[in-house]
Amino acid sequence: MPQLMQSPITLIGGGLVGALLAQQLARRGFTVDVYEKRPDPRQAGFLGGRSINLALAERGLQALRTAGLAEDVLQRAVMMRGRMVHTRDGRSGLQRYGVDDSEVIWSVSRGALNMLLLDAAEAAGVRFHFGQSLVDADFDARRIRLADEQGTERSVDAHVLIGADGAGSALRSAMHAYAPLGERVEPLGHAYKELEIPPAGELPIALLGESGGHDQFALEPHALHIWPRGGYMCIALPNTEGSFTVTLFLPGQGAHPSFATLPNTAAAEAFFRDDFPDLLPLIPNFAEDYGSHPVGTLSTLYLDRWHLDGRALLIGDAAHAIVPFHGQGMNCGFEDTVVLASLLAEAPEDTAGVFAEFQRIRQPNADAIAAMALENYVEMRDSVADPHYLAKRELGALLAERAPDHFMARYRMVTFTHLPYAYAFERGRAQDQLLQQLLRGSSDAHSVNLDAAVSALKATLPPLPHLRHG
Ligand code: FAD
Ligand code: 8RB
Repeated sequence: MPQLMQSPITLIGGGLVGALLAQQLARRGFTVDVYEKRPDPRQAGFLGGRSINLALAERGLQALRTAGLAEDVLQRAVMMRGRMVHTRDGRSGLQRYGVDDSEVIWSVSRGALNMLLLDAAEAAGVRFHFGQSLVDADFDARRIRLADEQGTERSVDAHVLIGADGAGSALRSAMHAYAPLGERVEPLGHAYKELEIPPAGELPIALLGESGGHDQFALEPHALHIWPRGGYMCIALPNTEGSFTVTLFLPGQGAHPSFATLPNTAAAEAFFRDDFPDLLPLIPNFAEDYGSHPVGTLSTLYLDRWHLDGRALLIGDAAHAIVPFHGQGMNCGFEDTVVLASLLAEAPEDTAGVFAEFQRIRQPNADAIAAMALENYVEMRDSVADPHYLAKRELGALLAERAPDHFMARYRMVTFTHLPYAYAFERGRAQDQLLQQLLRGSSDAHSVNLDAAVSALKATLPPLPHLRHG
């Protein structure tokens, strides 16, 4: 075993990606120290905060399988079979994400997932240092400066640094100050706010019409709910306790409606009464939620360089923060950890080579999911509005059924396979062009001759690579 020769690894950030990476490295014999700004969430006093959930898809799940943690996580997850679209007229319908219940996504609690990952990493031998925030790094002396919660600073040795400290990464700032990283931040211009639908038992029973059938949940529990409204939308993901976390996405500035034109809870409530009349009654603490929860901004982060030779590397959101609309930020970061842990295990002494190779492999994929996440906002918020889009979707489904080796919806490639994101992006573009040509402006998928379409598909595009477990 090569353990004794390996440099110890210093990880900044014990969030989702940091904790999972730490566990995998420790299992492979590396000595790992993690410095995390926040206090240990497993200590009493943390519970009782707002429940924030995330959608876990196949890529993230596969990384958890590699780490031996998938079963534990799924036990506390709520299955989401598709998107439940709630139109303005108050109707709703489920659009399945995949072909059957093997193609579903999972709603997991961020807090519970983070605690599970911390437990697993600690059990694998990782040393965590909570309440320790990176302030600065001296890459020549190979030392870092940390501040505790009182602001008291100290320095420690850090031979090899990995930054999993999120979108606002302090390690990234330190690296950039030492040698510019070519950082570009593209604000989306839209922002978000979280609201909560409590379990059905806490709502006046009269409000629960059709959906009152679910004893615990105010809405269908096994779906990701979307209220698309053109330029903006609300979504809701189920929590195990029967509540839902709702997120309103809206332009930050500009003409009504935007967060700027909804400065107070009265204005916001009137807006919801007009635009989300079926949703508002499910949020009994609307005024309190809206008034006290912050408005979050959304941007995409691009860097030219993710590493400083073999001394420091960025991973997860610290390297490639994206907008949320494909639900892939964590999934992509989890996929990163598997690639990095395996490269490091192969060449533990050549961190410069490993970090360069990691960026070479992952950056084109990070760029691709960044672009697809931006595109999925338009798709989600306009969801059912565009008949041409629906026709393309339907023709795609027909082709996927007739020629599954040649056609797979991009959403499914991203969400349910391990095909590289860059492949899904490219293949999706080619498939889309073909659908466009086949439909020639028609909004009726059934106007297309399917036999001819399948022939055209097979003549134009090579078969898909071996799927799902490739
Ligand atoms: P983070 O999870 O942000 O962790 C960074 C850690 O570093 C934190 O613990 C932080 O305290 C610590 N830290 C920060 N600064 C310092 C410092 N100076 N010193 C020491 N430690 C520091 N992704 C999905 O795949 N599906 C979803 O459905 C989804 N939903 C989301 C919902 C919300 C509300 C948000 C905000 C994001 C969502 N994402 C989702 C994205 C996902 O949360 C991120 O991509 C993922 O958390 C990235 O993990 P990370 O470890 O890189 O960063
Ligand atoms: N960050 C998600 C999808 C795709 C759903 C579909 C979309 C909230 C912040 Cl907006 C969103 C998806 O195309 O039908 N899968 O998973 C998660 C999403 O938002 C998460 C909960 C979120 N992310 C800041 C807020």
